[in-house]
Amino acid sequence: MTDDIIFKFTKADILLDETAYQKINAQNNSKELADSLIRQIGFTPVETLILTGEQVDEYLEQVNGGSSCLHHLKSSQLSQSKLLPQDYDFQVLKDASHKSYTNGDIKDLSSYFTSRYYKLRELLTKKNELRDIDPIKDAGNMNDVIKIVGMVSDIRYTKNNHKLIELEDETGSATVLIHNENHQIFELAERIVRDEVVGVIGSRKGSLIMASDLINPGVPRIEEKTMNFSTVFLSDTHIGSSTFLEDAFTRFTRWIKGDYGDNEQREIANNIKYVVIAGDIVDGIGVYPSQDKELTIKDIHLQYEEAARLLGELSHVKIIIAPGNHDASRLAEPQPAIPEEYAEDLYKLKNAEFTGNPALISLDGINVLIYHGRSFDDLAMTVKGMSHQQSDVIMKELMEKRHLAPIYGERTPLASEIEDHLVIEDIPDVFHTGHVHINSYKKHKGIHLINSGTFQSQTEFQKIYNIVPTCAQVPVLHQGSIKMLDFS
Ligand code: D5M
Ligand code: FE
Ligand code: ZN
Repeated sequence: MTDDIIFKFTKADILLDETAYQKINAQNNSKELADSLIRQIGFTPVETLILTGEQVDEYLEQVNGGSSCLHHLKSSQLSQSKLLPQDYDFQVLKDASHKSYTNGDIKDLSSYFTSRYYKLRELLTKKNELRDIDPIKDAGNMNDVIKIVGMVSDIRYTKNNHKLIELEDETGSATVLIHNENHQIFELAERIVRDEVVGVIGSRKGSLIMASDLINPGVPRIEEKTMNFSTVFLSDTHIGSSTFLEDAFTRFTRWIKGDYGDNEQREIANNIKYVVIAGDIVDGIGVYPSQDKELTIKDIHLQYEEAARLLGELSHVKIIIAPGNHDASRLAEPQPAIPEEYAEDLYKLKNAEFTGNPALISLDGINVLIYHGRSFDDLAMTVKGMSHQQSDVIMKELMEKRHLAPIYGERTPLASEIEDHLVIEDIPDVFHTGHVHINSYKKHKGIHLINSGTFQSQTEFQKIYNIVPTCAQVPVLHQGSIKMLDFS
């Protein structure tokens, strides 16, 4: 019941706040009420709709009083992103920090996983080859071709090194065998991780399903949009750390202002409208044991104050700031935007915008999916051939899996929300990440996959793990093509 209501609203692209959800759920005819609310809200030009408890009350009052009109719920009253100056067309298209139903610690994980499963199944069953899938409980009795979509609950090998993947849906579970001589599928299977949702086509073999095909939700090739401006991608500045490269960063800000670099570099600078920062803007405090020994600024407020001083130089570009695992937001993803109480001076910058992690934004119509990249640690640990050095390989795989952090319960803390906000529902033009401190770039089916490296030199921790950062190398999408600028 619960999941049905959430699913109905999710499908209609309408978000519920927690009281709205509770009020609808408390009605005897909650499903019908959900349907009629969705119908009544109908079309509205606002991108992100958030239905509040108050609005549900008003609707119930009107329905009970004989009127079923919900016109007052239209754009004027629904939450929308704040208005921006004429010359910037900046919009937040999706940001879970505004649409979290819970404080992130509800006990019941089942709605979270149900939401993940249904969102990804919806993507999978849009594919021709998976249009008519079978419930997993029926698969054991079928002699024909079997088509199932399930969430991976376990991965293991047989004695002969074939792969066994346990798949679950709401009806049951099945064990899928991937033969190691079926090289193409076996290679795909090697990249499968626990808790992702995949499609399998196969046939029954005893109590197993022998896979003939494994299908990811995937992404189609997108058409590249024209872009007559430039966007700078930053992350992991780690301001406040003794390894923050302040001189290099100052060269970077001077370049944006137009007083550093050769002619070509100045020409690029001249075109910049947006600077996007994908987290770890400051080093934070208490992030790891004995961190204070590596801090030059030991107070988080003062770290953000310093960030505001440095970024305050850039008054003519819009700066979009999302948090990372060193910032002062809740750690569990989706992370809310950096709280204003920690970063007052940053919030005073008129040209700064704050989003959660992840967030989907639009810069003059170019859609950028920002994600700090914490889940890269899990993927690099789990999947053969994936590493911090090549985050583009991981980004490509996440796009194909259509999930930012598929593995649950490892190093990436994921909030048990009622809805899974880390499913990649919309295909972006740019997928921007950080966290690994090593630049990477690849164009995948028309999508720019960008990791923006760092402005922090190698730390003690990174020495132990043999992580060699690429410092002060800044990717710029200059009128649609990638340029790397070096400020080291
Ligand atoms: O991450 C800095 C670097 O350290 C980056 O390359 C990821 C790596 N890192 C961070 N945490 C872990 C764990 N838990 N395992 C493996 N590698 C990790 P930063 O977020 O800036 O501290
Ligand atoms: Fe970092
Ligand atoms: Zn990080």
